[in-house]
Amino acid sequence: IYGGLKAIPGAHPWQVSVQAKTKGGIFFNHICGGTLIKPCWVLTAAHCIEKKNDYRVMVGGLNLDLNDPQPQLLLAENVFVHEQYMETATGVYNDIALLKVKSSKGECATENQLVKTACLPKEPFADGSECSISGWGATETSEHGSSHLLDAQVLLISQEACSTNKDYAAVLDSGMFCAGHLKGGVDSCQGDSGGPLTCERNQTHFIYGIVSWGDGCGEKGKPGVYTRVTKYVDWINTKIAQN
Ligand code: 4AZ
Repeated sequence: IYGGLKAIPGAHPWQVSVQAKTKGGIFFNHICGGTLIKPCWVLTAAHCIEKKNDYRVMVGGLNLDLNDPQPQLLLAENVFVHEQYMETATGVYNDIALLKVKSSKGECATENQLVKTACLPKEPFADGSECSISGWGATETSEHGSSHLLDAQVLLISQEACSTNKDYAAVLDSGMFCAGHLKGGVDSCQGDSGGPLTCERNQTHFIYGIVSWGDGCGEKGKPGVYTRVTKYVDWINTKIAQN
């Protein structure tokens, strides 16, 4: 996260760290963010889980290095990548995936003060709405990312305004939206991918976007691009109902 601050414990209780174990390896490494949407289900970006690795998620943790506070570790027993997910030389489309997760005892996430699910959005939020992004990804001072969860506020940008960037206009479709700040400086970055952009209405937090792509991080006129979750609510609900 560029232009972010250390997240207050409990501010993003649906935030998870998606971690991969490479073939023959023994350690899990943070690769992406994700969002707990049901005790057994994590929403993330498809481009995070292209490889046939073992995946686990850390729920209820703020620091990736210290086990502080005591996080729940759940293994992905099933991975569902969107059937029309596609990455071309110019862009990434339908960048959404679901992980079905279970603890070694066969249990789903246990909700508490630091672990809660985010709601799926039913209605759009207006352009200009202030929403929240969070993650352990690259910052202006560390390309390796932050061991402590960071967050920032960004504004939803209309398709029309975002398309004034010609490079973006060539890729943007109805399954994406842009968010950021006109002047740059506040943005998601590498390692935040898959994580949440949440918007609040009547004290309810909706998972409105999934960190997907962008031309660099925090640059003026190059906002972050997010998977538009409202377009995929039926896909999500169908996958969960069938599995
Ligand atoms: C990435 O490489 C990435 N500034 C994620 C988000 C953004 C750019 C790149 C948005 O995963």
